[in-house]
Amino acid sequence: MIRSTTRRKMFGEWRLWGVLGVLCAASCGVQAAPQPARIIFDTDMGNDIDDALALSMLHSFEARGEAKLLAVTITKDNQWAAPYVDLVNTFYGRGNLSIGVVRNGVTREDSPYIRVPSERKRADGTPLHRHDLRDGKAAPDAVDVLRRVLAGEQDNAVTMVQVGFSTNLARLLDSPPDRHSPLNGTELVRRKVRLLSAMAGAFPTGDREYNVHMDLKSAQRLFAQWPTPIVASGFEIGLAILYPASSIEKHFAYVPEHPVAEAYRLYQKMPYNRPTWDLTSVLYAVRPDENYFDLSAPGKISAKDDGHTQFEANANGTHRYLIATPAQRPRILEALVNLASQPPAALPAGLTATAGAVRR
Ligand SMILES: [Ca+2]
Ligand SMILES: [Ca+2]
Repeated sequence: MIRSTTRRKMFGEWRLWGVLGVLCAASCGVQAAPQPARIIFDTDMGNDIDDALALSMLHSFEARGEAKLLAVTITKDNQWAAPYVDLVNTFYGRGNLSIGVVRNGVTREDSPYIRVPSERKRADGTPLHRHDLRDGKAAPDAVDVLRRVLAGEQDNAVTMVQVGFSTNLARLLDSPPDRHSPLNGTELVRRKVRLLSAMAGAFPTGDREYNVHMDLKSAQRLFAQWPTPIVASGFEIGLAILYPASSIEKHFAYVPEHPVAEAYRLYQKMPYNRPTWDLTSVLYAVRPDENYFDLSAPGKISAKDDGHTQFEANANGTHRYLIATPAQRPRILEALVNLASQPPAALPAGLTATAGAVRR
């Protein structure tokens, strides 16, 4: 009796709150929840370790409802890059995410951090990490993936994050109409992409930077032809904000075989701190309005024949570069560390949490 009276009373209160809610939504200016940033991640996974940490961040952003990862495309032309990306995606619960690879790209050399985790075996001889893309040669062409994914998106909906060479995106711009879209690549990008957040160049010095000079022709085409705004994270940004080795040792210890921590240990002799180049491009892409960074004046970035970058201020320009003041850097680093090391909601089948580890 008491219970049913209480229930009726609660039901009455719920109805009252429901009515108030409807009235308030109509008149109190209640805002809809922000939509997740729709991200395509273009990476030279395997050349430096920041790409792996940047991919972890994107998975954390998706778990938090702040981003939706649409595809990963790869500009490192090595057969282990795509398997490692698939392995990390599977670890974070997104093993079906589309992966596209470059053909006839630059940097073909092998890299232990993308090869060794894929080859790790259990005592019974089965792979430690149960992901299904075991060889990059089996992955589709990056431009085909880019065109398919973009064609399926709403207009002005996609944020592109490019943290390697410009090979794939320059080829996308030059791509003709196909089965995915009647638009050529440049028009498809103009229609669908709201922002390109790119780790590229050096500002304002214009120093030669790896991502630009390793595939200079593609970088030149990208900066000359990209039809929507570009925000570049220059070499100096990540260089001034170092990812701490202590975070790899401590924050990734929730599982003994963390594929990103393992990659970090394989990349260089521990302990070492590493610049956060690619991580900063991801942070800006997903949270552009949270004042982590200042922005340069608008202008035009170009890549010179000697591999240097040049920025010319111009009120009508659509390019800017990130600025991180000394006062801003600790807050940026804290966000990067927390996002890169955030555990997935559940560990993949076959992996067990570290005994006694506290899940944060
Ligand atoms: Ca897969
Ligand atoms: Ca990179």
